[in-house]
Amino acid sequence: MAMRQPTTVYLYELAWILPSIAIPVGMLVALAVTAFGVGIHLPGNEGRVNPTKVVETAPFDKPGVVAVSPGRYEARLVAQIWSFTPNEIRVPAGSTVTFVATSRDVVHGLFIHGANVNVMLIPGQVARVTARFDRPGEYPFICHEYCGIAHHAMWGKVIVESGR
Ligand SMILES: [Cu+2]
Repeated sequence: MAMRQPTTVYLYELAWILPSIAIPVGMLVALAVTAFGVGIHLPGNEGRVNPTKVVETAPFDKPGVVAVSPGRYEARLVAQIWSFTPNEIRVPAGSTVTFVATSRDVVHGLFIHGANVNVMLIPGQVARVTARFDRPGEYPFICHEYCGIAHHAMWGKVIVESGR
């Protein structure tokens, strides 16, 4: 009879020990799945440019939209205080657009309203993010990292045109 007391305490402790093991194990599994399964990685060396030579460095020496394959485009964007080059991107509806962007000066951001694009633009680091535009219309984009006195004026738009 005297032996029952410790058993209840151990079971109560076990109820906390098991989740405290299961939670970190679950996080490691999620980390492994996103890294090796989904392929989400930290930006590597290949995504770097010299921030003082952005305008001379490909592909940022020719900012704009290029067709990569049917229905696929690459939009090369340069952010600087306080504008985007270019500030207007035109693609046909149904396009998949990869935004390749960087900053020439300070930290900026690229947020496209109505699209799944929300990325920081760090000087010297190339950001690469892909979105699909099915519905025709205008998708405004803004700088969403405060970058100085005219930060609020730093915007542009993706124009998705109907009919190819
Ligand atoms: Cu900004």
